[in-house]
Amino acid sequence: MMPGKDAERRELVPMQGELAAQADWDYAPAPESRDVVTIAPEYGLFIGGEFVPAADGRQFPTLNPATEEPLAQVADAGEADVDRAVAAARTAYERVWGPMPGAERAKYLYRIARLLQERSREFAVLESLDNGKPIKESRDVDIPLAAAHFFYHAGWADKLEHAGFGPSPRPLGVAGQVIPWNFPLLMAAWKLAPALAAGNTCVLKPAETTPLTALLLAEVCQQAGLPPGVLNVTTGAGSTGAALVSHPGVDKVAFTGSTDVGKEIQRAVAGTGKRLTLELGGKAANIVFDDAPVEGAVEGIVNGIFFNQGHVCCAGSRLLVQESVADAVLGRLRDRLGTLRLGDPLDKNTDIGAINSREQLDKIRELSDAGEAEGAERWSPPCDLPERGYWFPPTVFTGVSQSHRIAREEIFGPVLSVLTFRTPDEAVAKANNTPYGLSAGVWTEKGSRILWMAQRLRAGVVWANTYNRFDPASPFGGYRESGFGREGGRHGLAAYLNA
Ligand code: TAP
Repeated sequence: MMPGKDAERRELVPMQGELAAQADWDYAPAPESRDVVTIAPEYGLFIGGEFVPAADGRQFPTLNPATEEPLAQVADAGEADVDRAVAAARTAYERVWGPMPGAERAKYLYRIARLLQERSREFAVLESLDNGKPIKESRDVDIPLAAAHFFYHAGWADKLEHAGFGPSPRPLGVAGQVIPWNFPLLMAAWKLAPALAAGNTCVLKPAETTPLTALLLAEVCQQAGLPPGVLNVTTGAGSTGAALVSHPGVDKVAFTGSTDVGKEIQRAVAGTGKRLTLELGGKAANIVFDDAPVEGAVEGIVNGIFFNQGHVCCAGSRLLVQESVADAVLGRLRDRLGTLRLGDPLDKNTDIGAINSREQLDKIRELSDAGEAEGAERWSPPCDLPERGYWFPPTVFTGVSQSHRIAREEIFGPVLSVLTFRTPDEAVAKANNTPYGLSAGVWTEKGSRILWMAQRLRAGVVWANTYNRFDPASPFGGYRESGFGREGGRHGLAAYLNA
């Protein structure tokens, strides 16, 4: 950007805050068209290349969390269906996908990636309807990144012999993959693209509240001519996931979700010889030093915790700010939060969408109430919540101590807990004072301090002067209670290979 433009922009930022605070004008609605996607009244399971009903005919509804309107009835897979899906995946693995040369597998992955791009508007609208996330995020983050994962891994499929995994790395077989609701299509892409590139076949279990984009992805796989059984989608609740991970025909289990369920899965697969990767929860520290440019740091704080309503495993949910600049940073943060627009996820101006489910809303409320009861001070910008649907305002807690539940437990919502520190050592000690170890952010103008912090922070990912940046080439994952294994990059492929 030209220097002149930059200066102009910096001047505009406070003006925008003041004007919004006066609230004497507002953005005109800019709704994305819902008509770009056709939602069927009912969806079957995707098994052996076809959409089929559950064996016992059971279904469950999926809702639009912004309105509570039912979107569709979806097949609820029981044990018999999981069994069918694993059998279809096994046949496809043995007869077609396992023996297929990598260069041929790559063609399918490229085709899927291109179809995701071609149908991106449809995917973005469907994701926002089923999940509640703002259309600008599904359009600009979820869908492009999902396509990027297929493109990236397509490039690996014919190069596995030369990637340092030994002379002839072999796929593992059938992968059982269970994903959460916060990035439904993107998490599916994170799981499927490396597994398929490496020559495995997959049975995917999407979250109960967000099954629709995984089913549209199944349709895209049909369109791409992916051989039947290479991808199977068994929609359902936690019991479907449990049946999948403990099925004896599954060779590899990949799970993203809560730490509690991750521990259950680890117990279920212990001693079975199945390979396992777990991507679990987090309680990341976003650390702002006194020499950080305030405007940039505030944008990073907002992105860190209010992106995707804070439904992000690596969210910067604990702000650690150096005491000498705490008032200045918090003052600027409050101004900035006053400009965020909460409401209709399909409106292109919306910054904060709906909470994904009633259950999640109750959890956010319960933990926020606990924060107040334990003595922290709660603040939200003035903001009208829609009457229907599941909504929670952006919320900041100050006066938080390390023993408070809001500083220790993952809230998985738009709630920021602010703590202060005086020295770099204190920042490290406070940042590491958590059972999790997924991510962290550091804001400072000193490169040497960034390196010093990165060596000491116990987190799988450390972002410097940025936050929530993802790339398929960059391995992502945690340790301690945030799980083990990596997704993305060469490291992510290793989890799907017998090397
Ligand atoms: P979970 O309740 O753990 O659900 C995740 C998935 O597991 C869902 O598909 C769920 O089905 C299924 N499931 C539930 N019980 C199961 C069981 N006993 N066996 C097998 N599968 C089971 O988590 P959530 O509330 O959906 O997601 C939020 C959590 O995911 C947060 O803790 C967050 O930090 C974590 N997360 C982590 C990452 C990474 S990369 N580390 C990324 C995103 C989210 P239902 O949907 O039907 O319950």
